[in-house]
Amino acid sequence: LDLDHYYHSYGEIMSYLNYVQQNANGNVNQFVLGHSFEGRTIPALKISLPSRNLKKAIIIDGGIHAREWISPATVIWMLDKLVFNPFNEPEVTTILNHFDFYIIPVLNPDGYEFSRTNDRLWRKNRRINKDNGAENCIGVDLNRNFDYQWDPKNGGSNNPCSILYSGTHPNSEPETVALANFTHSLKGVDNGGPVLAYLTFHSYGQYWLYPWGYTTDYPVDQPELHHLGEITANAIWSVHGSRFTVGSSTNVLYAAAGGSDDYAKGSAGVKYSYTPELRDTGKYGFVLPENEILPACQETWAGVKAFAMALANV
Ligand code: 0X9
Ligand code: ZN
Repeated sequence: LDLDHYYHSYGEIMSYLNYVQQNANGNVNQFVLGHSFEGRTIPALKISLPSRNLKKAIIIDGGIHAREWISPATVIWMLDKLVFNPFNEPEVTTILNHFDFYIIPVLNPDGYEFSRTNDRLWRKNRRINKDNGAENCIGVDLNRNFDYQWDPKNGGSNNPCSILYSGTHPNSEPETVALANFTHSLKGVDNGGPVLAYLTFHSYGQYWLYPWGYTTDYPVDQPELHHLGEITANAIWSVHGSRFTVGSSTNVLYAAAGGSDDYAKGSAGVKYSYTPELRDTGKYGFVLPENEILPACQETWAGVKAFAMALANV
């Protein structure tokens, strides 16, 4: 699979994940996170080097929003580098000695496929909104559906026809439940839980966002979140000169309640929760051309490496 130059179908991604599992010397375990509304498998991979001490975990997901194709593309590209280390980067070994990774490349496979075959700018999942008598309006915005400060009137919508539809209630969507239950299941009792970081990749705008997304208030540890965000943004900049803005979602973008980032931090106890918004800043927007996949992946990978290295020294 050419990860550098092409966006791939859900089917191609599934077979690539099988390939990774089979060629990773036992350090990769594939599992089913859950199933989508239309019944597709939501795949997940755990990358874990054998070790006697319990490692903290980093969860990475992509493809919550269907049309943001650079997100799954980048997550898969980074997965490949973490597992096979094709450039022999010493940081990869260091990072894997400190952390287990849980990678979910396509959380919304139904929406992703629909955006490939029917409507390039589809954003939501593919729920048939029968409960609200709106059978003609399809889909819930998964990033408004998480069960922390859920509020359709705060950056979401009660209208099933809206692109920002929050759902009838929090966790109404199988994709939301799959991610939320998994993240919550890793929550520990001591020092904030074994999941140290959560990165949910979106596009576009070139931001490295941290909570909260539901209020202009900052979390108490905002200075730490900001500091690590700046380390990441500097590393990104050093590759191709792309500028990423670091800040809290509500303050640098807009208020939007029910996001997975707020859920991870607010409910599942994940300290370092971020929503990176990848390339670009609006020239192509969601329809980022394939010749920008490689540079986008390269810079994002530099950011994630710097982020994980900094976390390993915390
Ligand atoms: O609106 C969103 O869900 C994200 N932007 S996007 O253009 N990819 O749709 C930003 C989400 C930031 N986090 C929260 N508001 N919780
Ligand atoms: Zn998005």
